[in-house]
Amino acid sequence: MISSNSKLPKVAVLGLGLIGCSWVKALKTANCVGYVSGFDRNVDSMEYAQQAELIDHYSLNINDVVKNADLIIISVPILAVADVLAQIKDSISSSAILTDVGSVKGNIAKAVTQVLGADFDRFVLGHPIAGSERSGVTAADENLFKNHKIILTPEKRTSAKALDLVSDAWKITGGKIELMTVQHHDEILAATSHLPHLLAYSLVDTLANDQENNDIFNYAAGGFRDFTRIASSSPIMWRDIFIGNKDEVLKALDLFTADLQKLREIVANEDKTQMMGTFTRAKAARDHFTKILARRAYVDSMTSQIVNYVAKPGGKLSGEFRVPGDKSISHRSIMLGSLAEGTTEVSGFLEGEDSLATLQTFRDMGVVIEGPHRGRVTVHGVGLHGLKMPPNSLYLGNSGTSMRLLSGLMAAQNFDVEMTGDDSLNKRPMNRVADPLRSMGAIINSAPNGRPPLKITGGQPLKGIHYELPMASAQVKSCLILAGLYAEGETTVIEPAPTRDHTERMLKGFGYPVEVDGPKVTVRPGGKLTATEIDVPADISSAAFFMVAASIAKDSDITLQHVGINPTRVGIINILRAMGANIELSNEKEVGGEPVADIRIRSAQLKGIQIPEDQVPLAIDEFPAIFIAAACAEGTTVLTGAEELRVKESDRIQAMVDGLQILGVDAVGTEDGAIIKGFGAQGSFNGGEVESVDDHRIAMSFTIASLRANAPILVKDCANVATSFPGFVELASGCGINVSAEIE
Ligand code: SPQ
Repeated sequence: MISSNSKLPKVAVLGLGLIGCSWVKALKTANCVGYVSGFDRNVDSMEYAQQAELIDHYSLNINDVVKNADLIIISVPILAVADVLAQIKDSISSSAILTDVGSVKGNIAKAVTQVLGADFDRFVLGHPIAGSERSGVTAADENLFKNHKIILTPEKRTSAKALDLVSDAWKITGGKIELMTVQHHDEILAATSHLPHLLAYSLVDTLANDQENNDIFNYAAGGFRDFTRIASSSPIMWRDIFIGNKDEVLKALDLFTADLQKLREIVANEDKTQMMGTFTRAKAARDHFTKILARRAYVDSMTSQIVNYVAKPGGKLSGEFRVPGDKSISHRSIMLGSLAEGTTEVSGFLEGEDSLATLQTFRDMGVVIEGPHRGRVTVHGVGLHGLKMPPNSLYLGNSGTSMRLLSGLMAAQNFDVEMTGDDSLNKRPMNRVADPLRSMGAIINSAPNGRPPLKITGGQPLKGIHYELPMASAQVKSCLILAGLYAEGETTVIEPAPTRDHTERMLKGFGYPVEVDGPKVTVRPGGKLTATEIDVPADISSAAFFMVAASIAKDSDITLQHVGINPTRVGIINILRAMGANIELSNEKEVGGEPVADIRIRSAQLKGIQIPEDQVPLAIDEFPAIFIAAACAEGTTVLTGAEELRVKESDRIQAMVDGLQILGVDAVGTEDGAIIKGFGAQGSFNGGEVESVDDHRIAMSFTIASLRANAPILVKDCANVATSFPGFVELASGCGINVSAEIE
């Protein structure tokens, strides 16, 4: 490691511009270099650099400068690199390591081969992604690279020692090293940096040549300024870059020209839908743009920060409010809206990461989707056969529902698709959908043990099946129903116990015939979906946290508005009532085929119960919250028949039992459930630190436990709450829970 105790003895910097000088200034400031010599074609620059103590020595002879240097930094214009190498070739010491800072890597790699030979292993190609409005030696800034990406593109021939030394020298500047191939670098930079510069030069030049140019420049507003700022960059530097990266720039330019031509036609035809398609896709991409540069757009959760919840003891709940939209219904509104003919208007859409992942995948498959804006989404359906092959693999974040339902739909398309997710989703079992789909004729490959990513081969004719679900799962049922819309003959799914039936209800709402006969659901191909309006009710799974919270916190009285009370989702109400909760429903009505109601909850002393197994699928996502209720109850609560909880976003039995034990509760996990001894009216949770284990429902459950705790509870790593409940902390603290989010 380079440090002040183990300095680089001698560094030579060739080309005393902003980048080279800022780098050596950072090395000097950190006291990590013994001696710096510099060379530039401009003598004034060399004199200035020496006076400013950026370099210790300069010479008009470039060979004097590189002699005995341990690290030679070449920061000359990229087309000059070959000449510089040819000049210094014989003066480079046998152990010297060389590097460059140019914006194009392919042509530098060629120059190294030409001048130093194909086996030369001591040249590390580099490119710091940093710059400044100012240029030249006078602008040198030791902080220029702090927290900026430094791309290094080692080749096969590059020695590990050389790569380590250059990486270490960059780390001293505070830059973040990223490694990629030369080819990948040049492709990415052509698209994200070189093409925009070319367009800015071109637009300004076109407008400047326009006869009306005075007016144009006089009245040019922010848009013009934002778009064309980079046209005042150095013409020489950019000339060299366009020549150096010609092939990749031309590829990017051809792609852009073709798309621009299409956009021209769209504007000429006043095609509003296509315009919205282009603009909404572009807006979504721009909103993620820093991640796109790192090829991680839509791949990271929206916040990459570590967020912990600090929940202080005590508090009571009051007020009337609405929790965000139902996640399951939001997913399905995008899926079925996309497959419909016509325009579907959705209101109350959940703007959480899971449902947004579904929305993004349909955009990726060519569906024009406007919004979401305050829960309103407009989906311009493409019909059952209108989806297009996505440009990349579909990234589904944390969302099991997206991956499982989409599996059925994708198996029936005529294009190949790969679906992947975050670490949690990539551990969840997918054979439950892949196996029956395979028996319908689908070709699906997965990682070992049926885990994602799933690769689905397009163009496979599907045959209807008669399938008895081995587990109660709405996701598997819905997956097969969606595949059944495309399969030859009849597809019948039989469930062992009722599970949420939003897919069946919504299909009917879109005018697609679905036959439901007790546990049997049957669909046939050949129908069509007709666009409709969808009012997404508030999510009972999100309401559950407040139902438990108001029950366990003394003197609480809240009303949750417009909550979905689909009979396949009301296990939480039935179970809490059986435990003695005070819950009243009012204002019951049906919206778009889904029953809703306002739910009033007042504090009550709960008692432990044996949870009826028939309620388990109806409350499957609510058990983390129910475990908190059970801990506060008088007596023991026993849960059985809930082994499915072990394969959710986390093993929810283990996660809850571990956390409850940390908080002093007598709880044990069993294979298919748990036994929780409640502490009753006089007891309380201890304070402590619990893990969310990257599961939104675990995070929110331990937060509400604080209402009955005797000391603060710290819930670790809660950014995942954004998957299903954006705004949870604000809503919870607004109604009386003492919780705040703290960024680590
Ligand atoms: O989408 P995901 O990650 O699977 O979400 C969960 C949740 O807690 O939010 C499960 F972990 O909800 C599932 C639910 O458990 C949503 C769902 C649906 O929309 O069809 C069905 C249930 O899953 P399953 O496996 O029982 O079909």
